[in-house]
Amino acid sequence: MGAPLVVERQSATSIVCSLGVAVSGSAQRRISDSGNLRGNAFEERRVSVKIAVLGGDGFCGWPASLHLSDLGHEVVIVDNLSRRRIDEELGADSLTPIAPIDERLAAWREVSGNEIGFENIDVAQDYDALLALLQRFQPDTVIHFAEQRAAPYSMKSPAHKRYTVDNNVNATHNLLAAIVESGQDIHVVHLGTMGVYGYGTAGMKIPEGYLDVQVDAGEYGTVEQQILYPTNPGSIYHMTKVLDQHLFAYYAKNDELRITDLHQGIIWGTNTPQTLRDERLVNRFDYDGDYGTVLNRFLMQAAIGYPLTVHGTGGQTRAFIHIRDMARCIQLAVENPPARGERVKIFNQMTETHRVRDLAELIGRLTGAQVQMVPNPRNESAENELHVVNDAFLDLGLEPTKLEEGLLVEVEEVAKKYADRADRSKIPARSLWTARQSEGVPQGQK
Ligand code: NAD
Ligand code: USQ
Repeated sequence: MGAPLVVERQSATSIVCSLGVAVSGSAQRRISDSGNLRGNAFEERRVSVKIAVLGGDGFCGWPASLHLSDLGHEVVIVDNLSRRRIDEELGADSLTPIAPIDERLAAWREVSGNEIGFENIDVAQDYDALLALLQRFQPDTVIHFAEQRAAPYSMKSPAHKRYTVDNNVNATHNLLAAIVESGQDIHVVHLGTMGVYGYGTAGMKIPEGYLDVQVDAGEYGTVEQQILYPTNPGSIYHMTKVLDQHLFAYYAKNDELRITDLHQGIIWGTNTPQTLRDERLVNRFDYDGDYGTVLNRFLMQAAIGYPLTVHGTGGQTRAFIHIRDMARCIQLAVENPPARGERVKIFNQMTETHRVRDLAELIGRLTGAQVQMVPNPRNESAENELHVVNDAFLDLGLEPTKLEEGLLVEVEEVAKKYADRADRSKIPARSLWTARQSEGVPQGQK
């Protein structure tokens, strides 16, 4: 094998590679596993960068942190563990028994030999600690997962609405302001949502963030512009991601921050190659009515013999992505930052769309589970079509993990393994969007 390529750590856009030149710390490590990607520049250059993962203890942040650490990047997780406290508030644990963060990190050190750092910081409240971390760690990239991410939780009460807005908008703004104050050239990769667009398509494919428009300017003729795709959020949570979008546009324009905003669909699956390496690395599996997302909920419900809770007619069409592809997309986003002064780079991070009732029927067929139409606790369109452009990640080499029986069964098996930890009373979605809605409780269940 030839001499490993190493890198002098500068800004992520101006990384200098050279053969055999020794540099400090983890920058010398070689990227060992590029997942399912076709060749890309980072892989060939074997570049290692410093990455702070805000929200790295969560459902997406944990497997993404392990994936990036496995690639040889130097990772520090920043998390205030608020999600674990919300488990206590709701009395609804992850179906999988997640280890405390220090055990998780020790297990990763044991199985991989890689160190992941941890900082307990409330990104929304403790600006000074966040700034100090940026100054001390000097990350090339900050990945921002640290938000309250459940739409039903955000709609439970005025207090939950206010918490979600305060937490999410402040977390994002603190990060952007701290980067400017630090004077560093840090690439921000933010986890946004497909839900900023709403789920109607106006008879077209939803583009990646920006829409070409022609405005009839009367005597001045037709004016052509590119604007952010008009937003239509369906919950207070989704609304916070719309507000984030405007913060990003402003800071990219005013301060030339380099920002990538990933408009992600609904994640399904639970394990990644890294979380499978030790029981103590197991990822969260949310199944309760607030945090459980539709496909994982259906698979868990099938595993424990609970009727599949289709809200309303189940005509809602949504975008999906498997958790392993999530981690690969994060890698691709880290490796392909926008240039300084460029507008926010927006990717639609999804691989396929499905109608809710089709998913329920498919899982019912596969497992013999009963499907039940329950009242829809949400104020949302009963039926919608959804067509989405996702060329950016495909062009960068993502090979999508499509919904297929084997993978569905794999998730159901995980749910079966931990079925004795399930609390059936936590399954129905009870958070109502308005007083007109009713709880999504199947007949015969409480
Ligand atoms: P999660 O709740 O499991 O993880 C979020 C993590 O952020 C938690 O560990 C939490 O403790 C931490 N956090 C929250 N507020 C914080 C704060 N103020 N300071 C420090 N840490 C804080 O959520 P997830 O499913 O991993 O989602 C991560 C991101 O991805 C979210 O922003 C979400 O909007 C987005 N996303 C998730 C999905 C999905 O299906 N799970 C889909 C699309 C987009
Ligand atoms: N649904 C059911 N039955 C259930 C649960 C949900 O029919 O038991 C329906 C909902 O009514 C909704 C659809 O399934 O129409 C999706 O609900 P979800 O809870 O799976 O997803 P959502 O609330 O949109 O939120 C999730 C994540 C969020 C992310 C979003 C991506 O929690 O963080 O932003 O997916 S997206 O949907 O593309 O906007």
